[in-house]
Amino acid sequence: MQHPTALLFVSALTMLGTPLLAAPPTVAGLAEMDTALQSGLQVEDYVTGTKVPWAMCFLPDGRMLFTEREGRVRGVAADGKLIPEALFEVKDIRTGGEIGLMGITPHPDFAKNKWVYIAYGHQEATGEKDARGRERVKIDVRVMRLRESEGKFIEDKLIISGFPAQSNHAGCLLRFGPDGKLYITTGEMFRRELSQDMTSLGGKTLRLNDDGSVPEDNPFVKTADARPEIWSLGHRNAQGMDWQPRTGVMYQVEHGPSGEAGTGGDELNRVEKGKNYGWPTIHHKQSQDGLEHPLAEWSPAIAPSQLLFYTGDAIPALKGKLLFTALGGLGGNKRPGVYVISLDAAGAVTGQTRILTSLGRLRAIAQGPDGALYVSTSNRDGRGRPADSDDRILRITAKPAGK
Ligand SMILES: [Ca+2]
Repeated sequence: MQHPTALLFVSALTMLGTPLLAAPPTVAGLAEMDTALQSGLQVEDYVTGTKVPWAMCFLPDGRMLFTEREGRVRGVAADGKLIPEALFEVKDIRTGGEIGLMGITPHPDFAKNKWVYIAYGHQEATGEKDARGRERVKIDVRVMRLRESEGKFIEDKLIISGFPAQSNHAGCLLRFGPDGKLYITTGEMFRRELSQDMTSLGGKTLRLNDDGSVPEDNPFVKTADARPEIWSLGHRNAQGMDWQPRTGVMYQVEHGPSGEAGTGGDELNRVEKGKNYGWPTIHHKQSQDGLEHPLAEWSPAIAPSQLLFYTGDAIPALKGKLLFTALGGLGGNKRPGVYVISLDAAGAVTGQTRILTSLGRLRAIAQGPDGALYVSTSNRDGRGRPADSDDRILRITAKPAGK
């Protein structure tokens, strides 16, 4: 017979496990490697020998585009062959650390208008010198619309500029939402006060029309002293964003304040119009009225990068799951890989596992028109241990039966 104290302890745990309204974050803990799932995957090199691929996307005809941090837009033909020459090179790129050429996404009507959007660190000379005689430069992160022309891309329109920028926490992911609007994640460049500053574009999610104008139904268009581009605030450095197919709800992953406020604190958030995600007022397991706490929080750091709801048929075991890449965090307790997250109907995290744990740092993730999963390594970004063939883009499918 169990001791009464043990029974009390068990029932207390059961109560703690019951989801409550306004409960603190679901603490998911650190995911273990799923060896059964991993052994059912076929992982092939799709592209090798690239340098810090940051984001990738597919065009309607099956071509892949991806960015390299140093400022190149690269292309892969629909048959999987890497096009040797860059399709576009950013002039005046500011690159290094966590900045450079970052997000890329095609317009939903790319087949008609040939538009692709990129986000990048930009620098220009000010004509002034600092105390040591060095040229002073002005830097920002900006979004440019490119247009395809004769197999390459040319600048078409500057969509937005002036995101605060330095070498770290520069964002910056781009995606068109199910509403046809352009969403942009921005970092707070280690100036935490910017995340709650409504006059700053840093530490926010922004929402724009495809020409850079502000949609009339943005949440702060009528708020005095607030940038009308803001969709959500209180973010630190979110680099992953996607919409759940069934509900149309946006989810983001965000780097927590590891080393700045404790360890870890990496977040998965359900991001809604006009809401405040708390940084720097709350972080980790903290909660406060009026601020959104994350659905899940990871400590120590795993460094979540980009996220994707997988809807393909090429890997049945992953269908409907929320996937995100993890760079692995800093220090000796690295946990890179692809996290596989199960959500219940209310959006709470009900389980997590991890695959692709032996490839080093993983950054970009995309689903191809063939239903396969594509993931990029980031082992040449200065924080990894590159293999000879890195950086790679890997194509992942389920192993054929009997293999
Ligand atoms: Ca938060």
